[in-house]
Parts: sequence; structure tokens; C-alpha cells
Amino acid sequence: DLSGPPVYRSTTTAPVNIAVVKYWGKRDPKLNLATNPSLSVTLSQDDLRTLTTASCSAKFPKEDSLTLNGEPSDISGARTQACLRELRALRAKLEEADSSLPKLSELPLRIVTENNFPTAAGLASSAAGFAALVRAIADLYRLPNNPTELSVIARQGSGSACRSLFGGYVAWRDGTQEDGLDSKAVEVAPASHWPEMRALILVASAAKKGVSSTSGMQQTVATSGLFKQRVAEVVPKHMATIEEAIAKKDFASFAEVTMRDSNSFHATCADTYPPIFYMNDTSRAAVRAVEQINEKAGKTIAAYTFDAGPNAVIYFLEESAAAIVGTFYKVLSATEGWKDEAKSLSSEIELEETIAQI
Ligand code: 2P0
Repeated sequence: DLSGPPVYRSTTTAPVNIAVVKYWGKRDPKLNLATNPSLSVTLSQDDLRTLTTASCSAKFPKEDSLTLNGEPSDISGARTQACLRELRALRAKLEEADSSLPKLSELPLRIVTENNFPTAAGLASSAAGFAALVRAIADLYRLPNNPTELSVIARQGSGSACRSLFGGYVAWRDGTQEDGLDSKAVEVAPASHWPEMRALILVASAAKKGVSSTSGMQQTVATSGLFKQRVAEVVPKHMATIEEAIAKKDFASFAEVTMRDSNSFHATCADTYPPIFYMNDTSRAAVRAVEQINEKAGKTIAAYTFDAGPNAVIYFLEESAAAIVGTFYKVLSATEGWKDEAKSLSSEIELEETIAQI
């Protein structure tokens, strides 16, 4: 329909990020301010991404709307509303300064979004989702804000979303301000800095997870003693070591911190009362497979990490691809030799494996 008011539209994609030093715990649940800094690796958008189109028009129904994977989705939540409010306010400022601009801030929004991976299966769907939402609307509104500034908005949608505004190696500096304006993402290194880095994603279960990250981390903050030690001692050390490892492209060090931090995070989950278990037998079989790969290689060539779900992400360098992928395939297809681990892997992992460029 070409008659009547115009439709303004902008489409963007945002990548999935997988933390190697984990965000777990909020010092302010409303603003999604973290109790500790975190660091992630962004996967290439050729592999896993959210695709979002934001449009606005006077001919749309008055209410803003959001469609996720073809289904109408609730937009009334406080986090989504916070993102929309901030973006509209920035647009309104531009319109105030330049009266020739169309008043897009006053028009209803229509957001259509699609993931090419399972939603809420521990594959950071909220991270890519809110990053894409914020970027799509910022583009639609022609906002001049840079990715770090937009990360402050995306963070309010979902903490980990602030890290999906950048490619490559991204730190979320947790900041100290109460207003959260210094709680933002920065690029530590672009993907091109370490082009040999790869991630193998093993989807152990595409089912939605049992305990949401938001409530899980609240319970951990409230009940775990181990968590206090993680925040005070473990994470600062991990952040410093992994940033140095990335700068020097020291894979063995990068891998050790990655595995230790995943273990530390899941230990605080187990120390939560009542305990939270995200890893299952399949996850643990993947840990053992990585240990065997590294033992066989005589050095650390693979690192596992697990988020708030059973899926494994395995980091490795391109030069080790044959050993790693070969071993996982062997494990998955073995009927003998790998005995129980192999059987449980091959029967439980639905091999929806993706090797992602970084
Ligand atoms: C991370 N996770 O750093 C960690 C590791 C899960 C384990 O960020 O409540 O969905 O929306 O701020 O960002 C998952 O938490 O939580 C997460 P909210 P989010 O990637």
C-alpha cells in the first residue's frame, strides 16, 4: 500500500556472544548492573545471529508490536520498555534540535525478529535479541551513538546483550556508578586480531532451560558464599589473565582461564541453595572429551565452556580443527572404545553442531 503515511524501516543483524569470563549476578536488577566484569567472544554472524527489522509508521496500529520467530511476543516487559523509552528519548532530542526531521519518536513501532538458532536453549538468544533490537531502532532513528553508547541501552534489555554490539573480543566493564552509565561494553580486540580462533557448538538439548538466568543469578547472589569469593578474587584474576592471553594470542592461557571460569561459575550454581544444575551428563562427557583431546595432543588445544544450559562451546584454533572435530565425531559415532562416555554422547547429543568463525 503506497498511499497514505510513509513507512520507515531499518534491518540489522546482531551476533551471538559466548562468555569466557562469565556474567553471573546483579548489583542492580532493574538496570542490569553486574556484580562483576565479563568477557566474551562474538561468533560470526554467518553462523548464529538474530535478524531484526524495525519499522514505524502513522498507519500502524497505535500499540508497539514485536514478532519473534513468527509469533506475536510480549513487549510490555520492563526491560523491553526501558530500551524503547531510551531510544525514543534520543530520537526526540534530535527532532527537537532539527525541526525538519520527521517525528519518528511519536510513531508506533513494529519489530520483526528472527533467530537462526534455538531460543532460550542456553545459546545467548537474549543477548543477540536485545542487541539487534537496539541497533535496528537506533538505525531507524538515525541515532549517531556509537556501539559502546548503545551497549548501555542494550544492557538494560539483557545484561549479556551489551557485549553483542561488537564483534571479536568484548569486555563488559561493570562500572561503579549507580545510574549505570559506566556499565558498558568495549572492544578488547577485533576478530581479525586472532583470525585462527574457532568455536564448535554442541547442542545437547534444544529444550528451554529450567531456571532462567535472571532468577538463577538472584538466588546465587542471595545464598552462595562461594560466589563472594568468585567476585572478589576469581573474576579479577581471570579478567586480567585472559586479556593478556588475547593480546599475546596465547591459546593455552586463554583456554585455561575459559575452562576455569566456566567451572567456577557452575560451582557457584551448585553452591546456590537450593542448588542449580545447568550441566548434565552430556555436558560432562564433553568435558572429558576435551580433556582427552588435550592429553593426546600433549598441550592445551581445546577449551570448553558452558552457560546457563547443557550445551557445550569448544574453542580451538584452526590448526587443531581436524583433531578436535575428528575426535568429537569419533566420540559421537563410536560404539566401542569410548565406552560409556561415547555412548552417552552419541545417544544424547543431537548433533546440531556448528563450527563458527569468530
Ligand atoms: C554470560 N550468562 O556472561 C553469562 C554466563 C549465562 C551464563 O549472561 O538477566 O540472559 O538478561 O541480564 O544476560 C545470561 O544472562 O541475564 C548470561 P539478564 P542474561 O553470558
